[in-house]
Amino acid sequence: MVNFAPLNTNIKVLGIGGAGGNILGFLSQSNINGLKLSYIDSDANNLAASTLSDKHLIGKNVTRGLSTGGNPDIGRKIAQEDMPLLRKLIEGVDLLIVVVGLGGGLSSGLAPLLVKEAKRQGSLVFCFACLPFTLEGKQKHEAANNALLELRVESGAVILLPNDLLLQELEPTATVLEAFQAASQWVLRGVKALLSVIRQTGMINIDFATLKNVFAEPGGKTLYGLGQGEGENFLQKALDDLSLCPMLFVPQQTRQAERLLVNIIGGKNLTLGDINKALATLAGKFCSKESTIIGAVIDPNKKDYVDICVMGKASARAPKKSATKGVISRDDKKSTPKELPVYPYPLQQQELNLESEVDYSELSFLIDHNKPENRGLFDETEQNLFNGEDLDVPTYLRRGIKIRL
Ligand SMILES: Nc1nc2c(ncn2[C@@H]2O[C@H](COP(=O)(O)OP(=O)(O)OP(=O)(O)O)[C@@H](O)[C@H]2O)c(=O)[nH]1
Ligand SMILES: [Mg+2]
Repeated sequence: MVNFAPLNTNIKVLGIGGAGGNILGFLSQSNINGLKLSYIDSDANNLAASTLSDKHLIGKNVTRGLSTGGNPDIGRKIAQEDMPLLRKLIEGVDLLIVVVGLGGGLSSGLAPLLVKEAKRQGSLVFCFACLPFTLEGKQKHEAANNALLELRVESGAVILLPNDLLLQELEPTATVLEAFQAASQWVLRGVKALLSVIRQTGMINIDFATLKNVFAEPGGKTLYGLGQGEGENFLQKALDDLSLCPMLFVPQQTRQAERLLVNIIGGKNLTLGDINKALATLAGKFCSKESTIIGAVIDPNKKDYVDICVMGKASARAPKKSATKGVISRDDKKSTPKELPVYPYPLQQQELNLESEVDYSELSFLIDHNKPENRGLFDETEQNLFNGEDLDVPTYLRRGIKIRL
């Protein structure tokens, strides 16, 4: 039986600015039981076009119903002026899920101040942050990068959705709107996964307290991946799907969490062996400390089906300058899955120390606009040209192919 725990955790999704409003509009169509959606914007036209019921015009005295024109300073000013309203919107919220498009002036300026306030009042904050397309230019990227650095300091988790990567997932003829749609779908899946971690009770339980424990300490990068498999070889399909999840798109050295939280929703024929295999693979790939918290729920209405969500905080002790810094590589040979036991809940309660060695070069994988191409580790060496292509640039960047993380 899939049981839903009582809704004793107050959860709110807050969309900020144009991207936040669009994505929340998409979320609202799936009528997720008991989920509160609020949308704030300084752009009166965006608000008027939105079908969301809980929407608020902010910055009336600053922009008079217009956008910030891409200026994060104006976004910050709006946050300061409208802090009483913002405080009201997040009051008493246990889990605040912020949805933003970084690079926009409102989101980049306001979101870090809002998240700081939420943290101060005791909320756990998860941010789903879309990153601008490379072609949107240096200024947007700088604004996004700066905001991201600030957001990381204050949030429990920041999950990135680079718009470039989402476009890459689609057909070459895909439009920007289709990439936006893909981002919305990922946020929907991400939010649903988070809710199922907190609300569903099953064979092995994870609850909000566990989630808070893993993510309470702000700072550091977030590991977040989703995978789904159905039919024949459903488990392998889900693991393959997970390794293509764009939300896992973080530099190699940060794909090692000290504590890994794995939530599995399976059909009625999911076996303990399946769970064990999934855990062993994921722990081998993503966990530096063999410290895995597992939640498992059986959905009796499904068969040959599994939905896996993996999340964690990057290891503070990850090497700062690994051989793969700045370069997205395929599966690391050294991290071959090892057989690990299924750990009972609750597991080792280690304190995470994320202050000291965290590498904040969040967008190191994005194009550096000062250079012809981002060459990662090979920045200091001569270009290795073949048929006009720099072979030191990851193939996925040169050819636009999907990467398996
Ligand atoms: N995935 C996704 N990204 C979007 C969407 N709309 C905009 N973006 C991205 O988000 C970035 C920020 O845009 P907005 O959200 O419109 O900016 P804002 O926060 O409203 O700030 P200003 O309009 O500058 O005041 C853009 O540069 C786009 O890359 C959307 O609907 N979906
Ligand atoms: Mg806007």
